[in-house]
Amino acid sequence: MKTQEYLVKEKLPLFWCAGCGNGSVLHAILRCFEKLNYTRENTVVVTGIGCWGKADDYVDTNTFHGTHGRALAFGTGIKLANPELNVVVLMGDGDGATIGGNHLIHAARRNVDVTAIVVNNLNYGMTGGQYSGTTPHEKITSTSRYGHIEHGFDLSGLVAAAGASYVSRGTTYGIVQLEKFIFEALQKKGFSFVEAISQCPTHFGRLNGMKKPADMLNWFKENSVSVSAAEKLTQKERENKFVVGNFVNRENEDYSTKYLRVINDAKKSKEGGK
Ligand SMILES: Cc1ncc(C[n+]2csc(CCOP(=O)(O)OP(=O)(O)O)c2C)c(N)n1
Repeated sequence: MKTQEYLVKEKLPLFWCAGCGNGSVLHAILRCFEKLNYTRENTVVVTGIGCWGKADDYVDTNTFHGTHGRALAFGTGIKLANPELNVVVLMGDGDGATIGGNHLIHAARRNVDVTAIVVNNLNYGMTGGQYSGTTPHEKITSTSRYGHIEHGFDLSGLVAAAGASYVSRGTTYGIVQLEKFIFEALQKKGFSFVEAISQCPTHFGRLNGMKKPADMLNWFKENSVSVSAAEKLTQKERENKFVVGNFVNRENEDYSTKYLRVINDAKKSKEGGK
């Protein structure tokens, strides 16, 4: 299928604000679907709730629109019930990493063979730009008017530590690199995770002196450092940077493979009368 054929044309134009990064990330994902010959039948796109959580509306594969923070629980169930499917779970930073943080770390720990793509726009976009678990220190949001007193999660670091097989972070400024990460993640057996730092000009940008979408892209450009360059920075220097690149790419047996082995062992033991 061609990239455009994965889009549900009747649902266009996209619901997202002008200048939002979601369209760029969705397009990159659909280009990867084309390259990998994903079909409608063998692919399930699973989402939770939020602006990015509406992405499944526009994708013409099998889709499942879940509840806020629970997309990975649904994705895990779908994969276990039918391990042949390509399961791609799309979540916002609030959805996937704040309310859904527990599901995220345990899906990574179990090494469930799904690809999770978190669009990290640094706030709860859909509900009015409140701070989320990834909002950077001192940034202004609708619920941190005097500067956020917390520090945001290093999401990729968290998922890597939890045991994922593949972890990369990119930005919508570096969309070609981001697409490469998505392409690699989709092909990885085991839990693969891509964090896409993306602009929310309507809420985050407007309150932080970046009124135009391009201002946010420039912010990403000027503050992105590669994984190797980041190693030479102090913790303080790294704090306000977006460390981009691949963090983890390792071979570990995935959950479905182990689970199927248990099913077979149980069947054999039953047949043997044990
Ligand atoms: C259990 C539950 N709590 C809260 C909400 C309200 N809610 C809907 S979307 C959303 C925030 C979404 O933010 P994020 O996941 O970062 O995605 P974005 O909209 O920024 O793409 C919230 C809090 C909900 N729908 N369900």
